[in-house]
Amino acid sequence: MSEILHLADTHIGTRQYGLAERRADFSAAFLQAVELAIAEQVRAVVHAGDLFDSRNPSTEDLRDALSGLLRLREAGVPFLGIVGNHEQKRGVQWLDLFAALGLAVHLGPEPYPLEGTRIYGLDYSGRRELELPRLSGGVLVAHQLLDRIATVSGELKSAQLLDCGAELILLGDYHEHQSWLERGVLITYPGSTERWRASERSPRGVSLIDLETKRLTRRNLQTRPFVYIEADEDPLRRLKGEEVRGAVVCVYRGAGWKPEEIEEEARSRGALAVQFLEPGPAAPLAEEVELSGAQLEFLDLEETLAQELARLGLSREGQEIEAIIRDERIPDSNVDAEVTRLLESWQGR
Ligand SMILES: [Mn+2]
Repeated sequence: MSEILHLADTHIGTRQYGLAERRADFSAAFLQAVELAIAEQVRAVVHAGDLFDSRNPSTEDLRDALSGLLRLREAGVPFLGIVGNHEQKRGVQWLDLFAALGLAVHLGPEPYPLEGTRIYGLDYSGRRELELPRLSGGVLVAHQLLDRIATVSGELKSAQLLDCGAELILLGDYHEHQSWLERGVLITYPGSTERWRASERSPRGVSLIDLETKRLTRRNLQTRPFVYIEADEDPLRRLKGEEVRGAVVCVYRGAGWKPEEIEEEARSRGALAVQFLEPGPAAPLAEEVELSGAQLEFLDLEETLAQELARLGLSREGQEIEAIIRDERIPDSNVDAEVTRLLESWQGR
């Protein structure tokens, strides 16, 4: 058996709902995955990006990541990673720092040999054309949203990824577990390890993958309970009949109910947080595979925005900067750097 543990989108440092407890939850999920890897005696942990939620993690976040990496090193399990869009810095990456400390390997175009299998990595790139190594077999690790997953993102990269010649493609970025065979190649997302959005309802987990047989086994993580109350349910009745101590209670907006009463009831029963959600599918980038009515509305919105922007008569440069600011995939904390990079690229124009 030459199994690896594939995870991604741990988003350490996510202070969800402004709560210290939620920040700790994201670290705990990462550390749980680390312990699982050690217990399963995997040959390596492969992290497909977004280890951190931001390119400026706090000292607490760094401490938590380092404690997991130190545990793996103690246990003799290599940590192989790439950089995701959330944590990407200009120049030297956090992962490079961990690599310099001997705690991680930053996968790239040079193969990392793991028991006869070559493992390659590609950091997140927002470019349409990916700079892929030419492979004959081996594993490619990348942080990309494929067209198959999000048809409205304008990203059409699965063909490019498949053309590179890898026999197994381990991805990050999409927060739901997905696995499929395309042209005989196994392509898979492990999903996030904690609920980064309340709409990530399915159990969080990691994948164990046998590099020889390509057999994939899921392992769920114990994460903070989320209690979902549907729009057609009576929220107060649900709350009275259910244990919600320490849970995040998510209530889909329904007819004729009062948020204040629901919140008070949930809090009095010890809920950690109460969230009110709009029913219907979430933003397509994070969730939806197929086009639904709501997504078509989203497309119309984008179209309307584009028309309005055209009317403003922005210069080409202005349009490009505007696109960066509006790009959901670029976290707010990275907008400055992206715009700077763009400005620098214009200096030669
Ligand atoms: Mn992510």
